[in-house]
Amino acid sequence: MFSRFKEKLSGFKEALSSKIAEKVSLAEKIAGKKDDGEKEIESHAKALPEADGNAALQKSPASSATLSSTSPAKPSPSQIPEKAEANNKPKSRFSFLEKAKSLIFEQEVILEEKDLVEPMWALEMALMESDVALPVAEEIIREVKSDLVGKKRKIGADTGAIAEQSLRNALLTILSRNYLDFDEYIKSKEKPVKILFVGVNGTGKTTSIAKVARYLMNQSYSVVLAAGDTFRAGAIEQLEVHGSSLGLKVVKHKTGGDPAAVIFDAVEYAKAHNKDVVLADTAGRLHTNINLMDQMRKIVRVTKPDLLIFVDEAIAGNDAVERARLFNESVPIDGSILTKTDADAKGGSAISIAYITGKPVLFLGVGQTYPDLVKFEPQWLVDRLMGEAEA
Ligand SMILES: Nc1nc2c(ncn2[C@@H]2O[C@H](COP(=O)(O)OP(=O)(O)O)[C@@H](O)[C@H]2O)c(=O)[nH]1
Ligand SMILES: [Mg+2]
Repeated sequence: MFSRFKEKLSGFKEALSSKIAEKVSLAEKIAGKKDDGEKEIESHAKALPEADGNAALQKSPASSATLSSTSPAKPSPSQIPEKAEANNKPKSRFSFLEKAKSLIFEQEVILEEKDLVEPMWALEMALMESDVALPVAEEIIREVKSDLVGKKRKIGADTGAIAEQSLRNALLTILSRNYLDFDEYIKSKEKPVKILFVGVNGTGKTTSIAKVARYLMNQSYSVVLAAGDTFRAGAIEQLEVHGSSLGLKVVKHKTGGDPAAVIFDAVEYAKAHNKDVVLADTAGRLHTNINLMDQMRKIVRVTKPDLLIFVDEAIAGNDAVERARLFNESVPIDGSILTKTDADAKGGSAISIAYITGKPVLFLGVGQTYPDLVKFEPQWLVDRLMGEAEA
């Protein structure tokens, strides 16, 4: 799942790794020159009175060890008699050479804004190629940058891990922003809870309704289905097939009937029979179809759903994100379900949709059977995007 997202990240990791390597070797080079420089400074220092105790702080044994350990080719001071001698001598407190040393200390590196130009470019490319919407990619880059710049970073054996950890944090922050716990919501809401599913054709609305019904039944809720897609031939029958597989009542009218009336009846049925949740199907509609979008607004106005859920497919990438934005502008949605994440989705829409709509992703569809529904958890998604866990 999302294997292509991880592949695309390799450019970012490589760019950051090589920048760190470059920085370390530069700092070492300066530190190498330091010994020569010290000799020069020290020859002047000899003429000066004894230096104060700060000299010892300026070159602690720990930092010397670090520098030599990151550069095995460089002989340790003890191997070079005159350098060992230099170590014991007092030095100028204002030595420019100390600056270089502050960059790497105890195998740590401090990254500056200018070091990140290339890695950030590589990250932006990777995100765009993974269908992450531009404003979201920019936000991720801001987060990663502010995480990396100015802080001491342990270099460690794997410099790519620094890149990965930073991106992981940024994704978690962005994905957690609009989080809503669906289970808690259902639990706390007055019954029956009315949930309306909308979206374009073929994205998985009806299938998701059946999956959510089963999900709720597993938590001992009673569910009624409303056959609100009165438009497409065969839509009512499709929902009835699910209803009979799951043992659920399906409230329906004739094809061509008023969807709002069907949903209204389903809610009345739920009230009369003490059912907990009404899941209402609707016809697929394109956000560009003015009449059908008007009809959707009417359905929402009349039936007043507790949750209006937008369903789209993760494989549609940026198109799904754009549709979500336009549906949300037409009638404010409460959350999304992204289906078909199992079908080679790049991951971008899953990252972007909540950010763009400002509404949470509630579930991910991960296959065609009823159990193939995963409650959205930011950590779960990040683990899969970063390739550390399989679906
Ligand atoms: N692979 C995969 N297929 C799905 C998923 N969700 C729905 N589908 C399939 O997508 C097709 C359209 O689904 P349907 O529920 O009829 O879409 P609707 O027109 O929005 O109601 C069906 O073949 C479903 O089996 C999913 O999460 N993964
Ligand atoms: Mg349908």
